[in-house]
Amino acid sequence: MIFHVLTIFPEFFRGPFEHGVVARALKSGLVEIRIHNLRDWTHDFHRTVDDRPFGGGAGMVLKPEPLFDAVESILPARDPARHRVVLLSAQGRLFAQPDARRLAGYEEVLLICGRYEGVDERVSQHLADEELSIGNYVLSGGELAAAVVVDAAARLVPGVLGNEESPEMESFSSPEGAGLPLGILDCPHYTRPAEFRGWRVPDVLLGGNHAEIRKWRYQAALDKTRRMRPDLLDAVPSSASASAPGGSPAECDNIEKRSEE
Ligand code: 9D3
Repeated sequence: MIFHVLTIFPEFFRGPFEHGVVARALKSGLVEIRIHNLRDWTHDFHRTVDDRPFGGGAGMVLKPEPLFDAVESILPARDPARHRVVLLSAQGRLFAQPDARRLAGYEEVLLICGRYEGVDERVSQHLADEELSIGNYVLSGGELAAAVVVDAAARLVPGVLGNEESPEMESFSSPEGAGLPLGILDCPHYTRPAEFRGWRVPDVLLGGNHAEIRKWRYQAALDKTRRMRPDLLDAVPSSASASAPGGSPAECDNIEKRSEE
C-alpha cells in the first residue's frame, strides 16, 4: 500500500516513520510512503502556496491551484475504489480506529496537510474525498495529523503485524470491527521487579493461575476504562456496559494476548 503525503514541510517526515512497526512495514515493502513538496507544483519565482483570505481577516490560506495540480499529478487516474484523498484539517470529522482500518484497505491514500489559517474550501468540496481531524485541539498544521493517520493505518495493512500482534484484539477494536461500542481499554501491564520503590505488582500476576489472571485482567481493564474513559462504556447501547461488555471474562482472553511492538 502507498501513502502519499502532500506538504509544504517535507523535512518534517524524516523522523516519524523510522521507528517500530511502520519502519518494519516500509522495509518489508508492504507499505510505501512518498512525501511530496507542494511547492513543486507552483510556477512563480517565490513558489507561492498561500494567499490572503477573501473577505479579510488574519492569516493566510492555502491556494487551490498547487493542491489540485499536485493531487492530479500524483494520482493521474483516480479510481475511487482504489484511491482515497484525505484533507487533514481542524474542521474535519474526528479520526478514529474504524477510519484507520478503512484507509488501510485502499491501494493508495493521499494525505493533504493543511497549514496557515486554513485551506481554500474548494479543496474540501471538489478535490478531497474526505476531511479528517485527529482531535479537539489546535495544531499548527496537518503534518503531525498525517503522521498519526499513516501510523494508525499502516500497521493494519495485511501482513504488517505478525500473528502475535493481530489487530483484531486491540483496545478500540470491537469484535464487530465497529471501533467503539464493545471496546474497552487494555488491562494494566507490569514487568520486573515485582516490587519497585515499595509498589508491589498484584499477587495474582506472580502466580501461575491463568484462569485467575484472566479474570483479574478483565476486571482491571474494566476498572481502568471506568476511570479513564467512561465514554467508551456509555457508548454501549444497553446491557453490555452494566457488568461485562463483550460478555464474560472467558470471551475476553484477547486481554492476555497482547505483545510488545
Ligand atoms: C482561528 C481559528 N484557527 C485556529 C487558531 C483555526 C485553525 C486553523 C488552522 C486551527 C488549526 C489549524 C491548523 N490545524 C490543522 O491543519 C489540523 C488539525 C488541528 O488543528 N487539530 C486536529 N487535527 C488537525 S488535522 C489538521
